[in-house]
Amino acid sequence: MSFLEKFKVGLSKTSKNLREKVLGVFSPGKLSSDFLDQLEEALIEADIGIEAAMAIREQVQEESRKNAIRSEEDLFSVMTRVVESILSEVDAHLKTASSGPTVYVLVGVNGSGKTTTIGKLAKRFTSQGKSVIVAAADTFRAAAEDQLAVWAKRSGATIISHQEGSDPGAVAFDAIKSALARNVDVVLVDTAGRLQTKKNLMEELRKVIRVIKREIPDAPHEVILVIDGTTGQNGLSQAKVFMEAAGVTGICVTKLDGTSKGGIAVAITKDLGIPVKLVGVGEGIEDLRDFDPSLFAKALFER
Ligand SMILES: Nc1nc2c(ncn2[C@@H]2O[C@H](COP(=O)(O)OP(=O)(O)OP(=O)(O)O)[C@@H](O)[C@H]2O)c(=O)[nH]1
Ligand SMILES: [Mg+2]
Repeated sequence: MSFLEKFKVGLSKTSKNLREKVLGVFSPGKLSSDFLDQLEEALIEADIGIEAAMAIREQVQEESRKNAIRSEEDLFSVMTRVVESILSEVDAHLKTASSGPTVYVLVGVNGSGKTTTIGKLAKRFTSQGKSVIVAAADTFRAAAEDQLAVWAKRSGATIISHQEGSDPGAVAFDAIKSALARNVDVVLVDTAGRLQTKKNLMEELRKVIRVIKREIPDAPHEVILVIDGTTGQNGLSQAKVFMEAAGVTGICVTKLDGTSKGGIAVAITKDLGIPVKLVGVGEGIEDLRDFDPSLFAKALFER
């Protein structure tokens, strides 16, 4: 299956559910407040978040007053437009360095897909002819480095790692120094998803970022929070915590191929103003793409 097919199949369950719930109570013309309540509820169930659900409700109500919702398709096209405009309010493009190495730090709770996403990103950049260093700054988990080494090999990136239990800041430092010395184009920093305590983890992330900034003042160019799309609204509270500690600049939503409802992408953008920049739709090296607001909005509501 191509990326697009996986992406659409992933979101098709959500759109099917939404359609069934909404169309079961829809009758064209002036829409009742009962209908609007049910619409809002169905949207919240799709993980879209309360604010976005309210925004959609208001727009649908407004269009209905103008008698502009005469068919099911009118209804869904209004909803698609609102979601697309929410997602387009923020810049979804990955930033790159104007000169010197581009540095991305990937953060997120354990199992969200950080290491896998680094592998996919490394492959993307090496395929573009760029040199890539991956930094194994998850020194907490024994197998973390091995896992990253496999991705480095697959993608043709160079791995920088220290012993298990060593200082993640020192790994990041080495990676940056090495990138500067060898004119490497991209540095991707893998971080731990779990430490003894959440406080430790956040302090460690702050330190990693501080170390990078000291060597390259405008780096990291992106701090990407990786969120497992199947975690639903929990993703929103994760995002808040990481935003405070690590200054997240963009989100990667993974596992959109699975049982994810996908709506979390809208909730995070609307509630926190952080753009979704990447989406993952599988475990393979090619299963990552830049986020496309228009495609996403359509897939969420498409038949
Ligand atoms: N289906 C699917 N699986 C994914 C995707 N991204 C990652 N995974 C899987 O999710 C699991 C966890 O991925 P990792 O990359 O190890 O996650 P991590 O955030 O590095 O986890 P920790 O290192 O434990 O913090 C692995 O089995 C991956 O293959 C995705 O987009 N779709
Ligand atoms: Mg990992």
